[in-house]
Amino acid sequence: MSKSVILSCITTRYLLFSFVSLLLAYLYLPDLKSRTGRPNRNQGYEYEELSMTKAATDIVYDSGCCPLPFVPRPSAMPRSIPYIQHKFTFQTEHHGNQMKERKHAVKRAFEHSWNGYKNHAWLWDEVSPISGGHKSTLGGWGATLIDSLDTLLIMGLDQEFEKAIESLSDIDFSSPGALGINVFETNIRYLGGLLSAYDLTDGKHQILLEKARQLGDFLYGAFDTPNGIPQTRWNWSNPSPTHEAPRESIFLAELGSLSLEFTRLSQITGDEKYLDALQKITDLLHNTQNSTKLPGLWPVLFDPQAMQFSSTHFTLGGMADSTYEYLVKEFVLLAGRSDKYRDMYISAVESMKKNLLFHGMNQDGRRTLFAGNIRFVSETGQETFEYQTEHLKCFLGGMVGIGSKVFNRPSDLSIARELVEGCIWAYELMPTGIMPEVLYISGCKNSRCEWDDERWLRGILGRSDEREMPLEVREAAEQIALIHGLRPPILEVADPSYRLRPEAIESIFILYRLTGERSLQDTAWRMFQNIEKYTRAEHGYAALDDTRNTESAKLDVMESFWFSETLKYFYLIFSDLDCLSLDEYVFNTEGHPFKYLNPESNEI
Ligand code: DMJ
Repeated sequence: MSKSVILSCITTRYLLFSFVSLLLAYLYLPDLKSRTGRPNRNQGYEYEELSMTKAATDIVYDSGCCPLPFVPRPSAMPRSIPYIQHKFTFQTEHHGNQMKERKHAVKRAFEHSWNGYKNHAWLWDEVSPISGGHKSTLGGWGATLIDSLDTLLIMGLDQEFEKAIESLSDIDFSSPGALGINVFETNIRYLGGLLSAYDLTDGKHQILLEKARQLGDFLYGAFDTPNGIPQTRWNWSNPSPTHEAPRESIFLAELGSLSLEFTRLSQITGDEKYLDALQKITDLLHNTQNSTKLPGLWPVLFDPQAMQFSSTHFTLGGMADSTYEYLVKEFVLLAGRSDKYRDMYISAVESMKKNLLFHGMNQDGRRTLFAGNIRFVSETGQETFEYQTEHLKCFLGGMVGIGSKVFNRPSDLSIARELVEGCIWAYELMPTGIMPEVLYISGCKNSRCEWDDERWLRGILGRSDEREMPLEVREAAEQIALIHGLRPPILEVADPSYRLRPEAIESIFILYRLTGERSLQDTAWRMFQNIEKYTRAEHGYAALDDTRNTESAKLDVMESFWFSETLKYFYLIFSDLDCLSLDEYVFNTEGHPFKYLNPESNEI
């Protein structure tokens, strides 16, 4: 990360100081200048030259198995992308000091967690925050260490970063510590972590690139299948990977969430084989999107043997989520060089609005939006709508917000804001002030709905269609609500845990940067305080068993996304606006920022 960007992440400065720094940075730092000037060759943005030049006989994986031609990309011309961030004009000294204190509180939480990992699980994938044990859950390459690299930089923990970098030479990405590899997780956490640390240090540490390449080449092997669809749960074996089409069905999220990392790797190395490996997936998504049962959306499972989508379940949550998120982000990272990504994003959002969004039925008239699920009964084709939401779906507000700016769709911004409000509401409604993993709620699909006590109670019993409600039925429903801690309009808390997930703060951070709405910082602070209060453990922070219970037990789990996403977004929302500006960085789904260049934006 260039020095000025690091500074802006560590200190809170006031308007005049920011202005002077930015001016100096613009005058003296070449990479900031290149933001509005010519693409910078060192950063791999000379993308046009790379397109459509490869021989059709080049193969995806050179083990001799399955030659696949390079597919020409649809458009090589960069497009200007409108500026994404709101332009702030004023900040008081009091506000600046308050943000500085909040930021430091987040940094202390990170240091506590990092010390737990350093002292008890160094080079293991995760530390167990209660027992101080260690585990290997993600290939055994030190997931937490690599997922944390960029957050260490952003928080100014330079010595810790250097120590982590020294350990990188002990990690060998050419063979995993476990035989079963989750390609999606390896890609977003490890490859994403290495690439963003490389970007933030302006290429200073060659080992980051060396390791990113080593890992990229390893993951590239997963594409060595007859139909070019990667093994996503890869039973890796040495010396020869399987060379078969994956046998098991593939989750949509695992299929469509390799693009940002592979693209950035191609941009940085100048080697386009990673980009080319993606083409098959891009074409598959593009060709199938409008012929599914819900045109614009894909079902959650893909059958790689039959080469078709196989399930009848449509959701924007877990198993599907980041494929949608990556449509708009890949468009940004490619500086608009792909009509396919733009078209797919717009079709998906239009279909989401038509088919999945619903309004929460709130007693206080608060405006909240959620994205439910649709299931089709295979035999009859009958459709069921689920008024369900989950923490994982909270990324949606941020995605729709970014899409509204990138594709100039202003009315989507208010949808994004109401989606974010739905997640804030779900945090605030729980006794711990923390949203549970999965819940069902009363709502209305096509228009806002007035509060209706009986409708809520009937919904709890699964009898929404009935008009009459005898007294004993009402009492039964009230009893269930009491026993299960269902505050109106909640119908069911299907999974009451909190796994230290980031999606809500991620979208709150993005909406703050998009709109400048300062109350979002106060919301974030309340959320952080509750998470601090209920999840702090001896060696870090522990997942919470039951968000409905202020005496809830903790679970001995602290996944690496706590370091790479949750704490990073909490830190960033209290940081200066030029600390990882959304006009310069696009975040992968694990919270890792990649530098992008918008060559010719004329927007102010
Ligand atoms: C992260 O690993 C990523 O955000 C992923 O896309 C989904 N879930 C987790 C965090 O909840």
